[in-house]
Amino acid sequence: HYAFFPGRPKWPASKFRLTYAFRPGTRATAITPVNRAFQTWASKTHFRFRRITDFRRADIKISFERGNHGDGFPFDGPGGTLAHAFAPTNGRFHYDADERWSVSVTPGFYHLETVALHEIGHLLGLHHSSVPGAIMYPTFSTGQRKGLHSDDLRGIKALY
Ligand code: TQI
Ligand code: CA
Ligand code: ZN
Ligand code: ZN
Repeated sequence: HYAFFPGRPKWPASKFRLTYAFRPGTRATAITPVNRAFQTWASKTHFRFRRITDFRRADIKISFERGNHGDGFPFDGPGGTLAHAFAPTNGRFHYDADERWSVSVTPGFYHLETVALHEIGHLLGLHHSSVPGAIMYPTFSTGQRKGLHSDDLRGIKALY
């Protein structure tokens, strides 16, 4: 089932309203699917997410990056790593700009919204799950869409 990062890092109880921002210049088409993923998490947990424009002030900072981009976890071009996000309360969420991304489910492309659901799980403190239907299960392919699973929600309830 669900798992947490070593030491169970989490957002403090006072911080259930989190802000997020896209790095200036992020392509507009990426914003709607990420917004939807935040709303999905908000509708099923005690967290609330609000998008702001000030990238530096946001709790969660979203950007498309390629190769070595300064956080010690370089992306690897097409294939391999698709995206990464860090444990609480770091807040960084990066997509690999060298992958093929789609807004709708499309063969050969990774679904932006599904990957956002997974990475937001990491941002909130979930590690990987052993339940195949869970969004935190560590297997995902192009042309695939997934939603939140009761295991993911049980994980958040157990952590907070
Ligand atoms: N990226 C890994 C992942 O998100 C890297 C990673 C980031 C990670 N934070 C982590 C790994 C914390 C462990 C713990 O899991 S990935 C999936 C999956 C990736 C993988 O590119 O391999 C998804 C990105 F696991 F579901 F297949 C998105 Cl949905
Ligand atoms: Ca890659
Ligand atoms: Zn990064
Ligand atoms: Zn993961």
